[in-house]
Amino acid sequence: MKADLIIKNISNLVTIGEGKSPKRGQEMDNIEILENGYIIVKDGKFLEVGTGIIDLKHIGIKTIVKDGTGMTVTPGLIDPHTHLVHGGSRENEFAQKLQGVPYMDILNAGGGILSTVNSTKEATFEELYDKAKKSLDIMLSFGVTTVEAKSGYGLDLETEMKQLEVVKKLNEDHPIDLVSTYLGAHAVPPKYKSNPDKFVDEIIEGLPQIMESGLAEFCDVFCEEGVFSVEQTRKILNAAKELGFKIKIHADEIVTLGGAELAAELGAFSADHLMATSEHGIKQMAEKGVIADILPTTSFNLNKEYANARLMIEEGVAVALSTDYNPGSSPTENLQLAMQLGSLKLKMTPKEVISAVTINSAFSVDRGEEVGSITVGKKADFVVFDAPNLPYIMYHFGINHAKDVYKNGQQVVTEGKVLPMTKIPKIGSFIADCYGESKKIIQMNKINNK
Ligand code: IZC
Ligand code: ZN
Repeated sequence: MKADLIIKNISNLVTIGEGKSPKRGQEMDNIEILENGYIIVKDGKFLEVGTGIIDLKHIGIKTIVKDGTGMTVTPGLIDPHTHLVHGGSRENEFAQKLQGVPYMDILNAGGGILSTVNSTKEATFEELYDKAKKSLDIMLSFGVTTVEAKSGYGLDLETEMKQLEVVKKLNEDHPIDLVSTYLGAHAVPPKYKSNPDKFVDEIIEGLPQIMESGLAEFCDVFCEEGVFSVEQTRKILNAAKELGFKIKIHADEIVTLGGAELAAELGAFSADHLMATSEHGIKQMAEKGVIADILPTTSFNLNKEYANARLMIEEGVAVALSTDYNPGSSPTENLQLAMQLGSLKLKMTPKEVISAVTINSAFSVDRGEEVGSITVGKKADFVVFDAPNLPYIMYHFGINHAKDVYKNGQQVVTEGKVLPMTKIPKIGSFIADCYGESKKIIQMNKINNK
């Protein structure tokens, strides 16, 4: 069979391995890296992966052959926790933050999340779409090919649905695959302050409408002291589970509340943040196979402690990493920075880090069957890093090492630049100016590739 694309002579080909399950604990440091490797792509999927010489039978006149000498290639990176779609920004709170005013105090004074709720309500669909698309382009340039995106800046059904509609449209238009999460319980609106349980009931009443709309696959709650209690979170997520939502929890970000234990109890796909999680919570997560999604750029930005990744790995937990991209506690789209902090601050080895942002993040958003490793049959999502080896990406920090990025076997980033894309009136298609050939039209129907 003639290949569409071949990358040969790859100095370090980080395949991860079979990629059939998340890597737990010590398995995270045990991944497959092939020297002098190659990748063969056909119809958007990996057809063959190996080392050494490529069989000539794969090369036809239309086969694109590229050389990976001196490069490190990894699976497309996956950012499993973002607040991608929102209006406005919060640099007006920056001075307060620098003076040491805590994140929760800013929220309690009507700023923080509530300030972004106002900006998101005011923004039109187009404004939200354009802003989020810009962020997706930045993410893509860093090698990110799958992103989870939450609502949570409406706190009313209409605005939450507007955010989720933007996610849906971007998933159709942009090369990055999006996984949508309903986070209606992100903060308590001021008018419910004296009776937050009434707001909890309202969220539960609205869940069937969200489910029927098909706009969200996951349901998440910000379980935190002063936001939603463990009991309120349990009530919302049990109702969501009954309707068929998959579950995530913002757990133990600031206070040790028992969010990790609740995630284990409910069978959540992931518990996220975990800066203040107890040893008991970590053990529960390990026992129930809940993925620990750690967000080190948030710790960095809030000047707070980092989650105890080493203990989690020791206890056998599968750890994922993400940016938490949001306008308050982590205004960055840079997943490579999260990876670098993963090594520098969480003391994760480069192999553990790459497991965290590929196979483990894939399973934390229920995409492990199709992405997260360079494995025959999976989507040909991969990154060519201009780095001689994997540790170099974590060591040389603060810059973008992604040279070329491929999504479903199509090149979408070249020399660190996102190829221009224009929507065309076919769902999931885009035009890319590829390989320097002007206005060559590549129609990629993402639906066909699913
Ligand atoms: O906008 O502050 N932690 N939610 C929970 C966030 C951070 C996002 C924000
Ligand atoms: Zn978050």
